[in-house]
Amino acid sequence: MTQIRNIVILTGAGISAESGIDTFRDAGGLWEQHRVEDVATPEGFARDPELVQRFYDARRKAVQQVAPNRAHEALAQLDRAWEGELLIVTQNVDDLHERAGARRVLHMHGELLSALCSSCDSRHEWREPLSERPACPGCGQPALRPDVVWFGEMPYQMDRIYAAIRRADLFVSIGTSGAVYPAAGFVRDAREFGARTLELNLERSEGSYWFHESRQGRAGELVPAWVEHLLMPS
Ligand code: BJW
Repeated sequence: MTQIRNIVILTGAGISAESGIDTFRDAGGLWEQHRVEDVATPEGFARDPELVQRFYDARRKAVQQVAPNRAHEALAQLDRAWEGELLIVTQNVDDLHERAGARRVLHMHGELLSALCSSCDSRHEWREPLSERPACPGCGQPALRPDVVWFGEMPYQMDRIYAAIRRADLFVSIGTSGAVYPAAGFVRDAREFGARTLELNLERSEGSYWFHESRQGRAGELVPAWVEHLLMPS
């Protein structure tokens, strides 16, 4: 087998499920409780900003009350130990990878604990509700929105992600349904550039077919086992 040096790990809502954060598309998930078009599109925000701000205010509050789980901790351990290139590309807007101690993390769909000013484009760390329309610390306008990527918007740092995928020897996808692009297409990009591909998910996902290997189970069990094996001296 090819020597593994460069790793890209894509994570989704499933890795935070065991911390108590709702996923989107599972039974009882966020998209059963809210219409996507209402709360996760720029058009929905333009129609009813109050509704959207309250949706994200509740999630911002909730995320500050939960803790990283064994899967986040295992990836943080891998990040500390791995001497080759490693990038954790997360679709999640929570900060649980960082709180577990991971450093090489990229939030392609933004962050709940950040606010983006629609007026001056500045970003600010934010822990409080936005529905009260606070002034932007940069320009003073009451124009702050959640710093997240909605449908129809461009995910963050795509150039950096594709550059890492091009160099990857191993691409691992954890806890994501493979329903949302461009993230759902990364496995095919990685394969095209010669990476080995592995999926760790509760069930087979929409993209399972594309992976060399797909393992089913809870992230809190599968991820520590995979990391332990990877770090085992050969
Ligand atoms: C467990 C578990 C446990 C549970 N252990 N596992 C090509 C074809 C068709 C459409 C498009 C296309 N390209 C683009 C589009 C349009 C669109 C899109 O994808 N639409 C789809 C509906 C088809 N994409 C966009 O608009 C994106 N922008 C874009 O493409 O710009 C142009 C562009 C083109 C090319 C290159 C670059 C740019 C933007 C997408 C933005 C997505 N935003 C959201 C909301 C973010 C803010 C927020 O959090 O509210 O991101 S939607 C939501 O879905 C969120 C998530 O990050 C994302 C993915 O969800 P995820 O993480 O996979 O969660 P689930 O719930 O779906 O799955 C959880 C999985 O975990 C399940 O499989 C469970 O089994 C598993 N699980 N418990 C392990 N304990």
